[in-house]
Amino acid sequence: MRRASAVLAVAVLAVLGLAACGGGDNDNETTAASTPATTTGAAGGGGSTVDISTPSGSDLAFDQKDASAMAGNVTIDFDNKQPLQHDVAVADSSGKVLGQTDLVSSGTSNATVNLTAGTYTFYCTVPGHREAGMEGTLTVK
Ligand SMILES: [Cu+2]
Repeated sequence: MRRASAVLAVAVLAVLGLAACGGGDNDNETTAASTPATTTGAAGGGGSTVDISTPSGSDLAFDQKDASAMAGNVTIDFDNKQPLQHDVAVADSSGKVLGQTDLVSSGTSNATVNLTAGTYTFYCTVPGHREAGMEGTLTVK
């Protein structure tokens, strides 16, 4: 079992390393590496990942209107295909922002947020973008 965990940890780090290439943000790797794999059991120790992307072109929208994740560490993997800067913020039902990715244009960025079960909102924080439709619902179970 120890060997399997080590292999898994290496695989998770490799994936995070690839994902981090665009953003150059090392904070997320540190967080993931220090998360004990044993506490989350069946989840595999890496928490869950939510993919959020923008359509190519210039529509102020995300490809996803709804997303879901498991309670625990939730990594938002954001792929902005547009030359316009966007980000993804996650807020609770009171509107409090719990975490957000870096602003990126034509690139990727990610952020890890620890979430309990409930309904959250994700949106772009660039002024006017949320109002134009860059928002969705994140359901955590
Ligand atoms: Cu935006």
